[in-house]
Amino acid sequence: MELKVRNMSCGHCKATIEKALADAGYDDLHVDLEKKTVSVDASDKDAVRAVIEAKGYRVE
Ligand SMILES: [Cu+2]
Repeated sequence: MELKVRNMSCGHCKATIEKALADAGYDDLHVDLEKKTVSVDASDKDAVRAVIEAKGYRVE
């Protein structure tokens, strides 16, 4: 699935989200800073959203 993360703006944001998702067990993921999207191989969107929002980012 692909999620839009509105307030992700720099390499630090990218690294923070990548690490948070990896720590939560999602290892097949891709963060695109220009498009502000997070692609992750998962089926539970709410679970992924919770991980990202816990770091202070807003998932649309
Ligand atoms: Cu940043």
